[in-house]
Amino acid sequence: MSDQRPCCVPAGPRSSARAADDTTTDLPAAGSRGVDRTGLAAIPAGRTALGDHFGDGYAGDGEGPVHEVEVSAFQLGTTTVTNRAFAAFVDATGHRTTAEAEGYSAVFHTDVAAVVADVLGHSPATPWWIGVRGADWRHPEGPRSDLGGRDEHPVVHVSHDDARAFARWAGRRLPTEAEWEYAARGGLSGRRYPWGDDLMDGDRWQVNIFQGSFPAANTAEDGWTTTAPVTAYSPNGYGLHQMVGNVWEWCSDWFDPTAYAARARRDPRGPASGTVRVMRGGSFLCHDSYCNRYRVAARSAAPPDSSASNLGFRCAADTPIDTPTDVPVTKEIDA
Ligand SMILES: [Ca+2]
Repeated sequence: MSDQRPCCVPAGPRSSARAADDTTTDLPAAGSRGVDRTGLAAIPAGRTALGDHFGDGYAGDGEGPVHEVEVSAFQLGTTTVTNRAFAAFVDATGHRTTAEAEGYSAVFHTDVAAVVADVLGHSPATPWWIGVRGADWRHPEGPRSDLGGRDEHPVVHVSHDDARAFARWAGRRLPTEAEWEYAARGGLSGRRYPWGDDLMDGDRWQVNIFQGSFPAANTAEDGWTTTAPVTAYSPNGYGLHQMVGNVWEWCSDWFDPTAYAARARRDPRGPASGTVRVMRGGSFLCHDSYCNRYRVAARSAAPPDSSASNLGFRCAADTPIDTPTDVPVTKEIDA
């Protein structure tokens, strides 16, 4: 396999890549109204082997080496953040997303719903990504699309900055990359997917990805051409839906393809600085012929102001102090 294979979201920064900047948007935190823990699954403390056990990954993605990590108990959204939840956030705060401020976002070429004048061009490295004026979270395919019937679909066209602003408002945070993979594995050890090693359950799809001939023709054999409702597929062993497929999910870490070699053994948090943020899980545009990043070990990254029609997030939260955490789940390490 080639060392690099960009495809997941448009290559390159929206405007200018910013240096390390960990400030958060100045929005009200949950504060005295308490932390809303609805929709959060308890992820038990434990240790497991993270990384690519199969040699599936592209070398440039840095999925190896397989390494053992201990993760403290935490909580993670059972689903990605929905359009309904994001609308509540916007209603409460007036938050304006990066895509709205910039006036455009990236839409997959066959999905564009816009007049020709609003089609701004494509990304040189990934020509299936079209810059569309007026594409944003309320208009996932462009100005001629809307959220009708999609309240329970994942919000998309949200930058890392938008995701962090939502999380702060909700009294939550983004998961670390290690938390994300640990949770995605759902208590299984050394498997390829959140449910095991087989992509299909007989003739039944277990994930929303791309079937057909990428990037020209999506046959949508799994039932979905673009996003699916956040609970459209069965959850993993921790009660988490669609940790792979559907939409990419922002994590809190800066991305470094060499990060695993120097990773802390316990609760790693990623490099101290960087220019691109980790995203995990793949999306409805992943296809085995080009980008097999719909695996629990797969990694990718994008500048924090990036947005696209296949990029969303889910929130994490620290386990409340009064919740027992002294029941570690120790797993067998297969690697
Ligand atoms: Ca699909």
